[in-house]
Amino acid sequence: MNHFTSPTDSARNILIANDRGGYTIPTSGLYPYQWNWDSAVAALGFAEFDIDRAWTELETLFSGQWDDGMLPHILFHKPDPGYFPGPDVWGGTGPIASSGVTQPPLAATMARRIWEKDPATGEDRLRALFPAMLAWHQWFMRWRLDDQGAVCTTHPWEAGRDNAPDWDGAMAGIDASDVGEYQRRDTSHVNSADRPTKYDYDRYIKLVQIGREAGWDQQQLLEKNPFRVADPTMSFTALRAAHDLLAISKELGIRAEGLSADVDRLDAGAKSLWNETLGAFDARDAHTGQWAESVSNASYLCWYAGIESQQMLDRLKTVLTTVPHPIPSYDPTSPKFDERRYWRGPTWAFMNMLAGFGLKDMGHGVEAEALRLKTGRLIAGHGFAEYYDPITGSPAGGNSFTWTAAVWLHWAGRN
Ligand code: 9WN
Repeated sequence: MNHFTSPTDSARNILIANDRGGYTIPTSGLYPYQWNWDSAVAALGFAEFDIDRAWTELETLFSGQWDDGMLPHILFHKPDPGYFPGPDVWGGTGPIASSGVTQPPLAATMARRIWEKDPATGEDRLRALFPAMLAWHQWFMRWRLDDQGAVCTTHPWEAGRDNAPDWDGAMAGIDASDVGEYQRRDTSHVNSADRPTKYDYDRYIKLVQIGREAGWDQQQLLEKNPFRVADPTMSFTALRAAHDLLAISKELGIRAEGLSADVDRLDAGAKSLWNETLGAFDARDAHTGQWAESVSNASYLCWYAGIESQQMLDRLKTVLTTVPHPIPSYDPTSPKFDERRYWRGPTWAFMNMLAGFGLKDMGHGVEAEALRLKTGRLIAGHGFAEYYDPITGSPAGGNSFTWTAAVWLHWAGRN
């Protein structure tokens, strides 16, 4: 950011520069493709200055939906050797070259917000997208619930919080000794101390190999995939998406059988992630039943899903007053806290925005506003980074980052 460009102009310029024609890449170099939940956030940013482009972002995303309803976490629109693992490694089976896992379902929630901003322009676009969004929701209901109705992630990349301590137990159970040779590309773009380790990557790639061998057949993977963790990110975002789909169906008079019952099931599932001993929402290994014992930034998405918790609110108040740049992605009082390493400590602006939406909706306006202002100061002071050190605020990972720019435009940078 220089003295002549306002942060708002910079944020718009980032979205425009990262636009590859109908879709936005998260940042050039490090992430040269379309990512699922990044695009949903990008759409919110575009909605602040180009509502048509906002809808296009979501439409392009759903153009990669698989026949069974799965919406991939990466769409490889144009090959780019700068990213590993690419389309040849994943072997996705959809209409566009893609990965074989999904990501937390933000699209329906963001579509509703964009529609509410301009209902006249949005109604036809929303109606046209609704069946695809519903099919994705139904795919989660069919393939990703554990026995208590919590939503599972089947790959750390699927949860979108790649190296979170939430997965440490499940990752330890993966034998990656035969993963073979491969060349990482991420560490040639950014500082390796900010990224997951080789131990993590071996397991990420091993899980891709297992999925590919099964032809990404979900029935087979229920038995073959060693990694299945009921996750607060997935559970809270899927519940929120179901609430939003139900609201849209009512307002537009679209029949969507079973959605109310799905909301109840997902609500019970999300609440089942309350770990009483830890005193927080936690991840739970679906194979072993073991808690991760992890207070992450995803734990604070309960309000986003419409779930109240006084204990989480007390925790949040502490974090807001004791951590210079909240919300850290992992409990700063834990020995595993690592202020630079990706999802093991750093602050992510878009996660703050989701928590902020929830806090506001649930009547916690003071905390929502405190979080919004702190996020705004972090971005204005340290640039549009992928994520930030929660103690010093220094930027980490990629820069000129799409979702951070979108967060500024839609939420953190508003007067
Ligand atoms: C793997 C694009 C994505 C985000 C994820 C984030 C990171 C990818 C990576 O970048 O993951 O999907 O290669 O590290 O963890 O949340 O969607 O911004």
